[in-house]
Amino acid sequence: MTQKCGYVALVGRPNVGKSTLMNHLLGMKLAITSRKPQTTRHNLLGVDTRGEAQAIYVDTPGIHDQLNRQINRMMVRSATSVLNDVDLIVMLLEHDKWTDEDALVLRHVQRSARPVVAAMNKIDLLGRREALLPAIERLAGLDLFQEFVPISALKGQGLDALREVVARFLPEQPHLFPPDQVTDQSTRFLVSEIVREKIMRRLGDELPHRTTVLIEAYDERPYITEIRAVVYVERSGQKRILIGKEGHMLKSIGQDARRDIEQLVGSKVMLHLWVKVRKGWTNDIQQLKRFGLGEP
Ligand SMILES: Nc1nc2c(ncn2[C@@H]2O[C@H](COP(=O)(O)OP(=O)(O)OP(=O)(O)O)[C@@H](O)[C@H]2O)c(=O)[nH]1
Ligand SMILES: [Mg+2]
Repeated sequence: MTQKCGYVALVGRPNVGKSTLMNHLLGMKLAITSRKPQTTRHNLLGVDTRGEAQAIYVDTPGIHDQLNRQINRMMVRSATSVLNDVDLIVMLLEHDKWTDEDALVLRHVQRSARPVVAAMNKIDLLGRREALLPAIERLAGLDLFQEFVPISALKGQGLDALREVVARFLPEQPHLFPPDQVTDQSTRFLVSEIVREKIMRRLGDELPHRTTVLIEAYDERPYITEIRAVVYVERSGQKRILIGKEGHMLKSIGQDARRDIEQLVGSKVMLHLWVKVRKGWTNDIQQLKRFGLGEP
């Protein structure tokens, strides 16, 4: 049988559930998620190989218009830059809601000449599915979307239907990745993201977008992997919050992260966390580059 393979962008406003969807499509936790908007910072590939079909999903940062900082501009650029390079765009919406940010995403998507499918996510929060119909009717009037697929990324509802729709748009060509490869990112990168996720989850209200994580040492020994990670913040007050009273906060973050990292690498992990201050790094192009954000 002929192989099919293609790139599929998952795009949408912040917090709509793109990363949750990618993880559930892959059946593993690859992308980090949180209840705070602007969690994802990089485009992240997730390869789903099923028989003859290989869908290469691209999880993207949420598209929004708060472009006051370099880091925000860089994140939005990262998301919009893939729109012309993929075979299919899956635009995520939150069930029947429509916001100004969705309209902004729509404008970017409309500029691309690629086919677009609407995934109406979080339907578990909706009493009746029929409640989606007026929204679908409105969106159908735009003459843009090829399909509307109601899903719950969190509960795994509608994902087979979405996979089927996606498979229809994959071009016939040999697979680009071996069947056991799930992403193009290094384990080190995924480890740094896990640490950042735990910070977002514990301190999302205090330090939502002020931290970044670099892995300084990664030592794989026969029975244990020893990792040193540095968390960068913008101000010394933020460092105090992150470390917490008698170091309790940083310790809890380390414990949360270690559990997930052990799952990822499949061995025991010793994780050392350090906190350093880099003044104004979120608005400094040079620092952002050093942290692997933005174009090299
Ligand atoms: N109830 C419900 N919550 C969901 C669903 N999908 C995602 N969420 C929640 O929505 C929040 C945001 O999910 P993410 O996957 O991080 O959203 P995102 O679109 O990747 O966000 P950014 O990376 O910030 O752009 C998390 O708290 C998820 O648990 C869903 O189907 N139902
Ligand atoms: Mg995300």
